[in-house]
Amino acid sequence: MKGIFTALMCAFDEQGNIHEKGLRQLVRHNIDVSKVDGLYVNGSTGENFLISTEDKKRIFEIVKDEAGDQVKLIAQVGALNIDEAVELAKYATDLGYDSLSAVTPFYYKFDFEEVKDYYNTIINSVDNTMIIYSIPALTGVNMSLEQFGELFENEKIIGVKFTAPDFYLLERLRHAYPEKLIYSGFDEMLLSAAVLNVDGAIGSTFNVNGARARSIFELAQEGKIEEAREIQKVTNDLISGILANGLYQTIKEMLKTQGVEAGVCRKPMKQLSADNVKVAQDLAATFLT
Ligand code: HMN
Repeated sequence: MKGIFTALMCAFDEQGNIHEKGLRQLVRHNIDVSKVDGLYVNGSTGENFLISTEDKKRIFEIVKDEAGDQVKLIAQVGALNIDEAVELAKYATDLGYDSLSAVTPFYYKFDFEEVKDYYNTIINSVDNTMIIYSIPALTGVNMSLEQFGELFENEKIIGVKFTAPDFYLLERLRHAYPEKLIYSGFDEMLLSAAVLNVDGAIGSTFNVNGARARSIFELAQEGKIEEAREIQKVTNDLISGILANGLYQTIKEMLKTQGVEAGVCRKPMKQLSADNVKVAQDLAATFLT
């Protein structure tokens, strides 16, 4: 379960329906071209919080059918409706997903006991493992070292996807829980996280930049920091271009230049203007050759 995991996009058509052929191409592109170690399915990048339970199940099904056992698969099942989270956890487990993940419950200001109960309820309902998805900037949920430790007391909770720029907490977590899996969540900070000895990374930009991400990660593990820094610099030139132009829309547009029918993003995400499409195509021409 270590290495480079793409936070998989989902292809949608203009009506917001799953574009199955495009989704299958996305899976193939990540496995065959980007050569990543695994896929993180129905995360933020998969527009998970914009789609129905039935669509989430269908995406889990299509991705597993296309990927088979070629790469590791993590199913993000977190939801504010805990019954839905449990239902999805059972569904993905039955399909053979290697691990589950769940975003910390957000919107209502849940206290830590409630967060802990959420994770234990989901994971104790299935025969599978859980990776906490911590992304405080979007959820408002900040957990301390001790609170992560309390969650980790459940042996089925095997790690955390750490999407935060707090390298002090990341170092403390790594030191305190050497047996737990820690994944870096911000692609633009991959080298800094890799230096702290994380086990892997999960990222949206790996849909188009997986090979560079692998190089950064592996070079850092080999102690070749200067070389890794060069690749992180190119990577961040690409990421800053993507972020300025519209994150998920731009990645989809770049994928189209690679022959992947990545479709459009679901409302309320807007579509790119013609000028922005051109920017995405230029980014692809510069960085994907
Ligand atoms: C997911 O849940 O889809 C991803 O794991 C999320 C991942 O951490 C990405 N975060 C968001 O999109 C909010 C990053 O890859 C991010 O897109 C990238 O670092 C650019 O900022």
